[in-house]
Amino acid sequence: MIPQTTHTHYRTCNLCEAMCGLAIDMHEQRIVAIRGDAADPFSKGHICPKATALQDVYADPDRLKTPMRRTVHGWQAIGWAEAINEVASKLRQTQAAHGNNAVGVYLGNPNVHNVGSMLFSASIIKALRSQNIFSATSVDQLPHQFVARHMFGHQFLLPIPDVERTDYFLILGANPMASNGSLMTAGGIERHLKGIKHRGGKIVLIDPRRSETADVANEHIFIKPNSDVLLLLAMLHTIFAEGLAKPDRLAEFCNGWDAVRASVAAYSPHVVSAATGIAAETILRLAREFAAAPRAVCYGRVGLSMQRFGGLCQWLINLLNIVTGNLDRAGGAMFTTPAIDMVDGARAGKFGRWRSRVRGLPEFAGELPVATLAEEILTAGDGQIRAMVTVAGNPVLSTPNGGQLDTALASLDFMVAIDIYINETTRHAHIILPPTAGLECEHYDIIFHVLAIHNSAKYSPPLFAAAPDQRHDWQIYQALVQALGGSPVDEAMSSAKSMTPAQLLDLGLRYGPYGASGLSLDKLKAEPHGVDLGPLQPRLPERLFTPDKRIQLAPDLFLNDLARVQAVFKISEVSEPSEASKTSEGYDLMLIGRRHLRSNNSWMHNSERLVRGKDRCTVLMHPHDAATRGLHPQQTVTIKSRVGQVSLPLEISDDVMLGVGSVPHGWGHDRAGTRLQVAQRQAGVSINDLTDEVFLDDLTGNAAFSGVQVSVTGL
Ligand SMILES: Nc1nc2c(c(=O)[nH]1)N[C@H]1C(S)=C(S)[C@@H](COP(=O)(O)OP(=O)(O)OC[C@H]3O[C@@H](n4cnc5c(=O)[nH]c(N)nc54)[C@H](O)[C@@H]3O)O[C@H]1N2
Ligand SMILES: Nc1nc2c(c(=O)[nH]1)N[C@H]1C(S)=C(S)[C@@H](COP(=O)(O)OP(=O)(O)OC[C@H]3O[C@@H](n4cnc5c(=O)[nH]c(N)nc54)[C@H](O)[C@@H]3O)O[C@H]1N2
Ligand code: SF4
Ligand SMILES: [Mo]
Repeated sequence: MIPQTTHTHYRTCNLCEAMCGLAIDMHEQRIVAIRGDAADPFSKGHICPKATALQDVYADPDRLKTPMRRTVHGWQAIGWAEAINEVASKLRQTQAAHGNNAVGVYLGNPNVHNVGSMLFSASIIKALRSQNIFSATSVDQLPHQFVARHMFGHQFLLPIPDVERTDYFLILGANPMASNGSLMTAGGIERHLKGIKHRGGKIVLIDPRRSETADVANEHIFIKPNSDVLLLLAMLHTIFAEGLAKPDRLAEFCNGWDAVRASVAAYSPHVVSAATGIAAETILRLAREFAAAPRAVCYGRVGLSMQRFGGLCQWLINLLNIVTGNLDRAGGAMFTTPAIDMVDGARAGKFGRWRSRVRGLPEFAGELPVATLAEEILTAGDGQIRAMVTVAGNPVLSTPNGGQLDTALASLDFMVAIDIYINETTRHAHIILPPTAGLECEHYDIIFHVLAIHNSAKYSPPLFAAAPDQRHDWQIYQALVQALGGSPVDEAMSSAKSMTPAQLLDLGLRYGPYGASGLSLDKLKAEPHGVDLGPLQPRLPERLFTPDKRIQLAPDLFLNDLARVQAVFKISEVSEPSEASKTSEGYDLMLIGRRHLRSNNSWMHNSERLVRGKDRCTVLMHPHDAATRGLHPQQTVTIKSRVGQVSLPLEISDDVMLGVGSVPHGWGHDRAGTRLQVAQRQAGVSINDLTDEVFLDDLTGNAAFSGVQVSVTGL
C-alpha cells in the first residue's frame, strides 16, 4: 500500500533544451525517484541521466543560499539588503566616475532556462544603460539569430526541423544524441530520429567525428572542420546547375534569386572537394538526394555556428531548404506557433549601432561579441570596463581564451555574480547573490516552446518552497533595479511595483495565439502534464517580420562575406587543399569540441553521479596522427595553441578524422578558490585555455571554436 504521504510532482526539466516531462515521486519532503513522465504529450516519458541530478543540485552542500562577500578572511555570509544596496552603489559609483560603459554585463546560458530571468533580466540591462553587454549567445547561436534577422526580419524567427514528418534529415555539426537537440527542442530526439528511419527516410550526418548521432544515422561523412561553407555552396551549385531548384510557393515571396544563383556558381563539387575532404561524387549525390526527397530538411548546429563561417553556413542552410521548397512546409524547416509568442514581444535585432572600443567589433541586438570582453577590461582608456555583473554564466570556462578573461576579471574594481556556485568565474566576484535553483522555481519555457518541433505548452509549479532567506532570480533583478534607481531595498526586498512571473505568463498566454480559445495559466495549472497544441503549421508569408513581407535571400552582408571564403580557401578552377589543413607555425592539428550526455556545459560536474566513471576530459586523436607523433594510448599529452597550453590524457580512436583533435568543454575545475568539492576531484582541463579570442566568424562576431590550430606532443 502506498502511504498517503507519497505523491508525484510533475514538472519540466529545465537543464537542457529538450523540455522533458519529469514525474518526481516524493515521500513527505524527500525525493524518492525522478522518472520520465509518460503522460507528457511532448516528451512521452523521455529523460536523460541529468534529470536525476536535479536533486543533487538541490541538495548540494556547495550551493549558495545567502549572499556572500569576499573578504581577506574568505567568504562571509551577509544579508540581502546589505548585499543589494552595496552592489547598486558600487555599480553606480563606477558609472559616475567612469561613464555608463565602465560596467559590463555577461549573461550565461541558464538564463534562458529560467522563467524569472527571461522576464526580468532586460530590466537590469536597461537600468545600467551600458553598451558593454555580452552573453553566451556569441559563443553559440549568434549566427542563427543574425541570419534570421537578415532573411526573415527577426532574430528569433528560427526555422525548426520538422523531424516528425521529414523523409530526409541532413545534419551538419550537431550531435543530438549527446546534446538532446538544440534549436530543435524535441523531448526525446532518438524517438524522432528512429521514426524517420522507420518511415523509410534517411538521416545523413556531416561531422569530423563519428559521433553518437552517427550511430543512429544511415550515413556519416567526415568533413574537415570549418569547411562546411564550401560543402553547402557546392550543394546549392549542383541544385542550380542541374535544374533541381523547385521553391514552389516560396518563390512568390522571396527576393534575390539571381544573386543567389550567381554567388554559388563558382563552387562546383569538384572545386571544393579537396578543401572539404569529401569526394565530388558524394557531394553531387547528397545534393541530388536532398532535392529529390519528398520532404527534406537541412539542419546545422554548434559545429556550424561556432566556426569561422558560422553566419554563411546558417544562411546557406536556409537557402538549401528554400530552393528545394522545404521551408515552411511539413517535413521541412518550419516556424512554431508558441502559446506565448515571445518572438512578437522581443526586439527584432538591430546591427552595428555601436562597436567595441578596442577591436571595433559591431553590436548585434544590443550585445557585443564576448570574445572581446577580456580586452575591454584589460585595455586602459576611456570606456574601459571596471566593474562586471555576471549572471548564470561561467565565461572563464566557456569563452575563447578563458585564461585571459580569468586574469581580466581578477583586475576589476568590482564584480557581482548572480549564481548558485563559487566557480571559476564567480570566485572573482566581490559579492555573490545566489538565487533559488531548479526545483525551487516555477517553470515555463518561454524560449524553448518557440524552438520546439511540436507546439505544446506546460507550466510547472515549484517542487520545493524557497527558504525564507532565499530569493528567486527575478526578485534579485527587481531589487537591483530598485536600488540602482536610488531607492535602497529592505531585507524583504519587497517591491509593490511589478507583476510576478506568474501574472506575466498568464497575460502572455491570454494574448497569445491560443488565448482566444481559452488558454490561460489556470488552464495550464489544471494540466500538469502539459497540453498538446498540434504539429507545426505553415506560417509564411504572414509570420515574416521583413517590412515587405518577403524573404531576403541575398542580403549584401552575406554576399560580401563570400570574399572571405575566397581569401581563406583560394577557390579557383582547380581544387586546392584547404588553408586550414596546411600547417602554420608548427600547429598541425585542428581542434573541435565534444559534448557528453552527462555534462551540461561547465556547471553539472559537482554531481557525483554525473562525473563518476572514467575520465571524460581527454583528447581524441586518429591512430595515424598519434603514430606520427610517437604517442601511446592513455598517455598524457600537451596541446599548445597560440594562446595557451593544457595537458590531458590521450584517447586514440578512428572515430575522429585524420588531422583533427577533439576535447570537451566545460572542464578545468582545478583553479584555486572555487567551492565545488566534487568537480575539483575530477577537474580536467579547459579547452578554452586553447581557443583563440581573435579567431571569430568575422561576419557575426561569434567565437570560432572549431578548427583552432594546435600542436600535440608527448611532453
Ligand atoms: N549533455 C549535454 N547536452 C547539452 C549541452 C551539454 O553541454 N551537454 N549543452 C547544451 C547547449 S548550451 C547547446 S548550445 C547544445 C548544442 O547541441 P549540439 O549542436 O548538438 O552540440 P554538440 O554535441 O557539441 O555537437 C556539435 C557537433 O559538431 C561537430 N563539429 C565540430 N566542428 C565541426 C565542423 O567544422 N563541421 C561540422 N560539420 N561539424 C563539426 C562536433 O564533432 C559535434 O559532434 O547542447 C545542449 N545540450
Ligand atoms: N570550446 C567550447 N566552448 C564553449 C562551447 C563549446 O562547444 N566549445 N559551448 C558554448 C555554449 S553552446 C554555451 S551555451 C556556453 C555556456 O557558457 P556559460 O553560460 O557561460 O556557462 P555555463 O557552464 O552554462 O554556466 C552556467 C552558470 O549558471 C549557474 N546557474 C545555473 N542555474 C542557474 C540559475 O537558475 N540562476 C542563476 N543565476 N545561475 C544559475 C551555474 O552555477 C553556472 O555558474 O559555453 C560555450 N563554450
Ligand atoms: S534531455 Fe535535457 S531536458 Fe531531458 S531530462 Fe535530460 S537534461 Fe533534462
Ligand atoms: Mo549553448
